[in-house]
Amino acid sequence: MSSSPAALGGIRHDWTVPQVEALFAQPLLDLLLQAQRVHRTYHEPNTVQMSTLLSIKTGACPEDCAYCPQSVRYETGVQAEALMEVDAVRACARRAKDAGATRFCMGAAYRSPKARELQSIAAMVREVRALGLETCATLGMLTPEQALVLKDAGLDYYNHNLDTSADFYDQIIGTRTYQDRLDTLEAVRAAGLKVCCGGILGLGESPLDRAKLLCTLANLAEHPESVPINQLVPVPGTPLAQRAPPDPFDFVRTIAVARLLMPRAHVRLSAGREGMSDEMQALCFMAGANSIFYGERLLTTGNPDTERDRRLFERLGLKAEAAPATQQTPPAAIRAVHAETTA
Ligand code: SAM
Ligand code: DTB
Ligand code: SF4
Repeated sequence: MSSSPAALGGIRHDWTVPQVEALFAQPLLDLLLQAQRVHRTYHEPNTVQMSTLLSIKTGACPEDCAYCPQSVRYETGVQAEALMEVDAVRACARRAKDAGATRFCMGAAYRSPKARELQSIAAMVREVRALGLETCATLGMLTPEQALVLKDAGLDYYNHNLDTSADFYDQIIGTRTYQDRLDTLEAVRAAGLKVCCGGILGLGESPLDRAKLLCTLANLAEHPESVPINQLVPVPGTPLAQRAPPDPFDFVRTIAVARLLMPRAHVRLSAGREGMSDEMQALCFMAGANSIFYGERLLTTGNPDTERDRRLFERLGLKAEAAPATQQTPPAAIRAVHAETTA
């Protein structure tokens, strides 16, 4: 079969679901070895990219995503907040940079942003980029024109997850379709933005759904540059509050298969780390995860504190990935605009 270990590590967009299932079905240690080999072909070993999240607009979201504490339909205790001011966002980004993050991801509880909101967010992107951070935003669905506005502001990445397989999707989200999500991803690509797209484990999906999700991601016209693999953070009040976590080894396998299918991507060990042991996280890094969310909060839920992560990195001999060279010194044009606006 073409997914035999010898054939692994190529950039392909023609995976079949049975091939992906066969990767999952291998003995765990064989899978880990393959994933680590492919990882080292494309990435610096022992190096992890650090992204910090900020919820720039919290709660009261009209969508019905069954996992989400920010949906207006569920009583989760999340207080709705208006879109943050640009200065406050800049201050948070500065703190994230000082703590060691290289990418700053701004999340908003929108179905899709309105024109005025998008202008404010474009201003945030310019400010955050001027600090020398990579920028990412996740604002819901985008039209091609909206994606271009963000690109023009200097946005590097747009996060929009497929979340699960097309087949299982309807059991989790009723207010936007899988095709809506694929359309947004296409708009983001067409604008020249980098794509951050992944999913969630622990929604009640089957092993087949996980294989299908990864197959869909790997067969996109271009692989996403970032692939976040989230473990459901079960939040009281949401329909999925009582879901049991996935078997940790199944989670690790999913990371490994994502690494094999999308060799160049940063595979992010994303939400859910607070509930994971250091040993499980170490296996995820062995499986090819090379990015984390770093900082005490995700959007509305917790994340390991920076001290625990520093200690984990020290124990595992991991180091933080440096910012890409283009980000270390912001382009002259951006520096000039920044100097003007902050003078
Ligand atoms: N509202 C925008 C959207 O849905 O596109 C952006 C923010 S939304 C919170 C971004 C992603 O966070 C979701 O697609 C989902 O994958 C993830 N997410 C939300 N709640 C989660 C939870 N309780 N556990 C794990 N991941 C979660
Ligand atoms: C992603 O895949 N995971 C992040 C980010 N992209 C936006 C969000 C996780 C949210 C977890 C629940 C919360 O904190 O509200
Ligand atoms: Fe809204 Fe995004 Fe949460 Fe869905 S995941 S309810 S779109 S904030």
